[in-house]
Amino acid sequence: MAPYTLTYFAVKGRCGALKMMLADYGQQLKENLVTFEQWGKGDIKASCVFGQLPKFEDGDLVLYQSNAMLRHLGRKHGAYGKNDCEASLIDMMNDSVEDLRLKYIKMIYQEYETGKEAFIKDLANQLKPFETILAKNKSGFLVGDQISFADYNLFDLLLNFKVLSSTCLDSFPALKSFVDKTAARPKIKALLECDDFKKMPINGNGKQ
Ligand code: GTB
Repeated sequence: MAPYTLTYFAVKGRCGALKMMLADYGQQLKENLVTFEQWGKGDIKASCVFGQLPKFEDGDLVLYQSNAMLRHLGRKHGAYGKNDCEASLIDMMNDSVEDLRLKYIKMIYQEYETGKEAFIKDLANQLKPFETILAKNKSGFLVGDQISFADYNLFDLLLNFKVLSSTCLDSFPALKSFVDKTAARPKIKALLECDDFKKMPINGNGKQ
C-alpha cells in the first residue's frame, strides 16, 4: 500500500515538485483525482480546512498547503539540510521560489493575454538571484551539498518557465546546468517520461 495519498485536480499545478521529490526517493503515491464537476458540487471544498486542494495524507496526518507538504517530506526523507542553519536557508530559498510561483500563477490565471509578454521580459530579473546562488554554491544545489525540497520546487517551476519561454535559461548557465542535472536523476527522468505525468496539463485553465 502506498504510504502517501494526494487529493488534487488532474494538473501538475502545485504538486509537480512533491511528485518529483517522492519519485526521487522511491516512494509510492496514491492519487485521488478530483474533477471540476465534483469540485463544483461544493462538498469536497467544504471538507478542506482552507477550502482548497491539494490535500496530502501520511497515515493519520492530513496536510493542506503544498509548501507544508514539501517541508514534511523534506524532514522525513533527509531533504531539509544537515543542520538548523541549512534548514533556515532552505526555508528562505523555498519562500523565494513561492514568491516567484505566485507571480507566475497570477499571470497564468488572471492576465495571460495581457501580461505574458511582460512576464517573460522580466523573467531574467527574477531568475538572476537564483543563478547567482547556484553559481556560488559549487555543489549544484541551492543550499549545502545535498538536494533539498527547495531544489525540487525550483526545478518544477523552471520546467514551467521553459514551456512558457524555451530560451529563458539561455543566459543562465548555472540554472541550465541545475535543470539538466536534476532532470537526469534516474527516477526523476523516469517520472518526466511517464505518460501519466506527461499528459497532465501544467495549469487548470489550459494556459502554459
Ligand atoms: N496555498 C495553497 C497551496 O499551496 O496548497 C494554494 C492552493 C490552491 O491555490 N488551490 C487551488 C484550489 O483549490 C488549486 S491550485 N482552487 C479551487 C478553489 O479555490 O475553489 C491552482 C489550480 C487552479 C485551478 C485548477 N483547475 O481549474 O484545474 C487547477 C489548479
